[in-house]
Amino acid sequence: MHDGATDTAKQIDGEALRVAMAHSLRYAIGKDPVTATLSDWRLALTRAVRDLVVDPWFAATRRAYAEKRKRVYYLSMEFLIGRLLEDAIHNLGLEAAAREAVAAHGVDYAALVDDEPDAALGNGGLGRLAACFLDSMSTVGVAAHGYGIRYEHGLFRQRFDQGWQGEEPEDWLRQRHAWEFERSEVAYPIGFGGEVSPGEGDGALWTPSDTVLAAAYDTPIPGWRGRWTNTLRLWDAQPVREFDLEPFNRGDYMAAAAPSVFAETISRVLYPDDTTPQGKELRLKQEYFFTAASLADILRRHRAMGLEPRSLAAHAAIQLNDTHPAIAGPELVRLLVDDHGLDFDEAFDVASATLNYTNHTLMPEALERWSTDLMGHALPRHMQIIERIDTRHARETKRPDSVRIVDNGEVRMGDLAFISAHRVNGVSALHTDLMKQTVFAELHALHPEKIVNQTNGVTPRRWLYGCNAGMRRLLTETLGSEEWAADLDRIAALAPLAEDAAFRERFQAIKTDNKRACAAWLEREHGVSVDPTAMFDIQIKRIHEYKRQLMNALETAALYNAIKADPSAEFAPRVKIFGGKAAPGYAMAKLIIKLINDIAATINADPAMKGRLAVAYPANYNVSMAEILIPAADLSEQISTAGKEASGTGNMKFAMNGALTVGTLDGANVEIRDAVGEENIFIFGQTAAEVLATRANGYAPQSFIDADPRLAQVVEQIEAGFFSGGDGERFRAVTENLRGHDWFQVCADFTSYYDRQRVVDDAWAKPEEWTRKAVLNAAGMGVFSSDRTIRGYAAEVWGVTPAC
Ligand code: 6GP
Repeated sequence: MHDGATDTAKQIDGEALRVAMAHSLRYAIGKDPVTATLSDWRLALTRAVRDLVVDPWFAATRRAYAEKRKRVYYLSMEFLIGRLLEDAIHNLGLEAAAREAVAAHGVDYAALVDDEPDAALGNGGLGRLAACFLDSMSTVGVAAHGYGIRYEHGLFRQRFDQGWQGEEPEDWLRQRHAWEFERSEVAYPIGFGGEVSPGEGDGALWTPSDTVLAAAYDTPIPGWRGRWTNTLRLWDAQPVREFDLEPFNRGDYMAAAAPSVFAETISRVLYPDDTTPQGKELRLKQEYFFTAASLADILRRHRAMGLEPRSLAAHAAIQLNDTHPAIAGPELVRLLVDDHGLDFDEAFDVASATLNYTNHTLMPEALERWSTDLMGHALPRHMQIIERIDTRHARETKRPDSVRIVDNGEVRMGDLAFISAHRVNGVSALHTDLMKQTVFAELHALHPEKIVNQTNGVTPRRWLYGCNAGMRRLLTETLGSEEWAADLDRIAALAPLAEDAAFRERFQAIKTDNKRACAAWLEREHGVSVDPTAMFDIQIKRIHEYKRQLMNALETAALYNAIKADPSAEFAPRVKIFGGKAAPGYAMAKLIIKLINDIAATINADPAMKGRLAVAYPANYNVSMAEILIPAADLSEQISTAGKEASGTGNMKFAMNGALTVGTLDGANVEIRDAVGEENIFIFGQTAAEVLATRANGYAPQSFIDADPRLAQVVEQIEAGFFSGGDGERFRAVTENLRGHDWFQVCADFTSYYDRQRVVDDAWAKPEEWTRKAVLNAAGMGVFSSDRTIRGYAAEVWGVTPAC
């Protein structure tokens, strides 16, 4: 491991950076300091920092070529990056210089950093994982490219209208995106629809009916201390022709603009609503668009190195982030057969030696299926190749009737991805086991070597070093250098200090500071005032029934009732904080948001709750909000129905920042328990096997409601409109579901959850003991660095040796 000696990042002091900023402001942004706005200054600093990234970036690229490094290509529909400026400053060790430079220009550093819009090119865990992986691939020195879509509008902005979620388009590209380099010379035509006629041998001639251009934009991703830098290449969809002159000259301006409207729609928005046929088709086109452009680029680079297409697998490993880029299998075969003259079997062997597939969920509705009609219409040549891959697989495995990619008029993308891949991985030990036993049981039996586990991780640069300055200082002082940020195993040295009262006091003081800052932010930005000495109990993630925010809300209401019933009873004072967005078309999730907001309003308006219980639900949760909430958390809620959360990554971020977890034995919670010790985590509820057994035995949620008067009271209150101004109808869909189906077994786990929360209360009452556990949680988190995860992929999936 390094200790700083070989860093390639150019060292620059505050004065030099001040001068560089002034220069960028004038010559890159074209602004006079006299009229420069905060955003202008931010862009100026961004340009100045970007300039410092360029040399290490070129150095890494040159080294990758010189050492003939095998390259990794990470194809992902989502990169939930958040802000880039501070991350780059931290990685390059420029913070002191940047602060000094910004101050010298009379600008507030925190305000400047805060001015950057989040790059929200993702929905949740899958997209954020991709962003952590970019950071880690650059830090450990895996020569890699991320490939995705340069959405004009990222994840929608959430607002609350009387507690109901409303959505507004996000517009991060309204301002200049100062990190990227436009590569107008790199553009590939991407076809859709049209006709296929037979060609030579296995080849065919595809004549698409529509074509758009995929144009490249590159963002350099510097790793720790600039030792390695990779590229994130995002594709923008552009028309082949800007507009049609003939209708324009006739005065029909709408018709003249039609080609650009069609093209630009493709990269317009992240995750179009796919409940309509048009939405489905757009989504499929987005998937094909970026996958095809990326593969064309990968093959071009491979050819440019003088290499034959058949040797691709020796020089490139392509990772498919979920099934969204699964069309890569047939597309690579198409390129190799139709453009490069390989025969089908040879081409498929190359493709399936190069591609790998990560599964991120077992939820059946998330495993993509496309109707053969849509696929045949939008991608006729691919439909032929998919049929052929299917037939070949059935023949080779001698199982013509078991697993079929094309089944019942649908193309099953999970099976296609599995069959086209060299390795298939799950994202936690439990999830990988369940993959073997459930969705991929048959395929696993046929290909027992394919499935491997790579438990997720998170980058300690953003999620500890960057977001928690107090902890950063304490760790650096305790561990002797800042290198823990690139070698998180070093954090294990905190464990013995859990027994040291003076250390605990410092650790706790940092948490208190973070909570104060968070409380001030909640007050300022969201108008909620909370007591920073109370326990901050936080659940932040997408709103989904399986994640059971509903169970948390019910427990909150039950706690409220308990305090009302016996004001002298001892409960830990709590601030319950929720954050998260619901998919715009997911009615039940949106209703749960409203319920949380109604319960919050009731509790916060009750003077008897002062200093005892408060609920905050700040709108528009995103990466930057997570960076405020996570360092301030005392308790991390990870309460999904066991067997449903593939891994979770928020769970790791919280524990790294010294929060204790209340959670089920689901996803990576299992491994977190193993890492921190059973006595330092609050596990409750049914195991994955018990959840299945409960269902198999004819689950009747009503019997659980009858058995727990605390739950019964809350359900009745909701039905009576107690939290909603007497409106007993509002949450009918919620309560009917709870009493009738309750697929995610909220009622079955409620009692165990409520009781466990009271054990949490008891632990809170012993602050020394609590902090001891918090220190041990942080100390156990080395293994959850995404650097560890990337080293695992490098060794077990990609076959590459990291450079750093
Ligand atoms: C998520 C999983 O739900 C989460 O458990 C996991 O930590 C994360 O992926 C990263 O692996 N899945 C998604 O976000 C998703 O869209 C299709 O899956």
